[in-house]
Amino acid sequence: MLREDALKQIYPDLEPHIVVTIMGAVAVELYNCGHRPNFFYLEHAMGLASSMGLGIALAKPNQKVIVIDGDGSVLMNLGTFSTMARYKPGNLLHIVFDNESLLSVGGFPTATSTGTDLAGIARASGMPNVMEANTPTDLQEAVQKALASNMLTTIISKVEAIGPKSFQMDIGLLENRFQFARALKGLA
Ligand SMILES: Cc1ncc(C[n+]2csc(CCOP(=O)(O)OP(=O)(O)O)c2C)c(N)n1
Repeated sequence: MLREDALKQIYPDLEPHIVVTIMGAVAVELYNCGHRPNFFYLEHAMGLASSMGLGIALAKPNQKVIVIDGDGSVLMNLGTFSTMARYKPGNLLHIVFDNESLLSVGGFPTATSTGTDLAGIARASGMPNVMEANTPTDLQEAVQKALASNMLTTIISKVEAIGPKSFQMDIGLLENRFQFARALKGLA
């Protein structure tokens, strides 16, 4: 599956919620689906989108928070599964697009290309609900189920290592930061 197609399919389910993505290709792909003030593209801090999402989910228990992660990023912070599982916020959904690659910096293979099983790591870390979805329709079904369940969930989705043609985004890092902070302040 192409991550771009997967994002287009789940965009209507993401749109009203707080969304934090990792940097690079997936941020551009979500941005191209339609930017919202409640979307934050976490630049540079590889591995920490789920940590940021966890903090927001705990601080805003009335809101749904969706983190969009990558295999390379999550492999840099595997302790995130244990930490999320320790606090178990039911309003947090963690989606990992696993393209077995550091696509945004040239496509070097990651350890998932040689057998590391992120869903297995998430389960063994105590994550209460781990799903795998490898088609846009299955992903949308998993996202909708997770959002309705009010149970901390990780969804691992295998995608092709193909990114956007251009990495151009017409929103600067600081503008995104301040706009997102204002959007969060306006939410109960
Ligand atoms: C700590 C750290 N190391 C390296 C980088 C450079 N870097 C930016 S994006 C990226 C690859 C991210 O890989 P992945 O999470 O799998 O997402 P993909 O690019 O494949 O969509 C790297 C290595 C960084 N931003 N931070």
